[in-house]
Amino acid sequence: MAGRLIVVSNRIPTEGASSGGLVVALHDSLSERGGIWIGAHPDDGPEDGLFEIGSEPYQRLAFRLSKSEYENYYLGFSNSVLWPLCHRRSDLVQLKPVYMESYEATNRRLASMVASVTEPGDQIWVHDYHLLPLASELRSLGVNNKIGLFLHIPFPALADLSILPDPSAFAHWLACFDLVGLQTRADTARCLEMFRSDPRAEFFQDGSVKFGDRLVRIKSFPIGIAADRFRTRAETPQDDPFGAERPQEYIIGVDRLDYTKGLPHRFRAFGEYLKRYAEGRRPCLVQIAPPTREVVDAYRQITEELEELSGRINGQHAELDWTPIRYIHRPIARDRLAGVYRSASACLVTSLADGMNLVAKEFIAAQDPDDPGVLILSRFAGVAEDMTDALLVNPYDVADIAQAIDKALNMPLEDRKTRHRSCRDVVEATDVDIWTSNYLAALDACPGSLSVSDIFDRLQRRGASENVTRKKETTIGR
Ligand code: GDG
Repeated sequence: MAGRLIVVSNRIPTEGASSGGLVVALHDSLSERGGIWIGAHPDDGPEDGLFEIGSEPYQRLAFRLSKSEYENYYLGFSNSVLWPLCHRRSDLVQLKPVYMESYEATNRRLASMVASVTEPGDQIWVHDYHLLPLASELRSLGVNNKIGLFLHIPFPALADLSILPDPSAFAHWLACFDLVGLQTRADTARCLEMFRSDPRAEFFQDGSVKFGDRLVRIKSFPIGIAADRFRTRAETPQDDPFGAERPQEYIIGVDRLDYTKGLPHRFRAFGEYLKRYAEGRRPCLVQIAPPTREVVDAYRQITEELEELSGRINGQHAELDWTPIRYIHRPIARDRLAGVYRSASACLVTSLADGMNLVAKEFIAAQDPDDPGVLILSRFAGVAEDMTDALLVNPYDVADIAQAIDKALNMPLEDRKTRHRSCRDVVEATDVDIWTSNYLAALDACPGSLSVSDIFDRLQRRGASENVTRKKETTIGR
């Protein structure tokens, strides 16, 4: 693997911010190989160009979003158009011409900053939906390096894409990458369906798509967590995070407060469970839901809905010495989170749509294998594609979730252990270190700037070509 790795993400991890598995894994790759991490800094710094916020063991270069970029590129097109669109909530999409203009302009401005530090042989790894046009902008600046994208959220359905002001831009943006990494096989299928609907695309059996003068590889790389580190944290004795207020029996939920996570469905299902099944038991639902994107209307609405729902359910069921829903609308420290997962009897993940869902993997990694809790998992979270031995539920069906809660809280030990073993195998097989090295190996293996005929010959030699039309000699990678 030659050259440095340049990671580009919407936000750059800053000192003091809590580091999730992804940040740690990318940090390890960058430290090992040398490189640069580029991303927007949440608060300070000059408005023009990149500024260094660290250089050891790799360079961290930040840029600042202007007020208008923050409103139109970030809150606007990224979070009020692409986020709902990719999560099957086209009803929440807010189309404004200024959003799309700012999205493209911000990516153009970032591309010129990335191009200014890119050297021949460097590989560029772009993260997530904020930066879909980045490769296209880099190509127009003559950057020929290998560029990969990883999309952390679901790939949208073809019908939803047609809501965009210029739906065909999506395929063009993606085709300018050498590798498009997606969370699941279902996402890959939707991405290929989008290309299939476009007469400009031609297909190779190995998942590569020729689009205009570019060749892009599309493949799923299910993201994971740093399983060992998380397990060790959960096993390390610590002060009881509940103190004197430890519930006898509880179910844990941990989610950014987002309308995609199915929180109102979860609260209603817990209310239903209390009504129909809880006779003689007093379990709590401990819901940690730190706020995000609060200035976007849809987020304000769901915050109010949850306050109303938790108040109503607690009002109906609470006793002087028992509050059924403990709703914590604040972040809690990562070290405490591991312990809170470990002593829970069950975990509720009820996403209506979710790229992967790392909470499910963290809960499994934190369990004691000799007495594990049960994962109740939405069929619509990406993780459910592989974690089929969790208790799978339809998150739209409140009665189904209520029944699953009852089943989880009454599940015999042997059944819990068997299900946990199977889920743990999935967590280990998709560990974030494996994820990073698989992705980077695939990017390295991409042919890069070759002519179409070179690529055709290469694929034919591997016996992988089918339905490939040999076209006139064109150069790939411009
Ligand atoms: C996106 C995709 C995909 C949450 N509350 C607290 C806290 N968290 C941590 C969890 C977990 C992370 O945040 C949430 O990750 P998820 O994967 O569940 O969801 P998104 O934030 O929506 O992430 C998702 C992911 O990207 C990775 O590709 O899986 O589908 O939507 O790590 O533990 N951490 C702490 N305190 C909290 O209160 N410390």
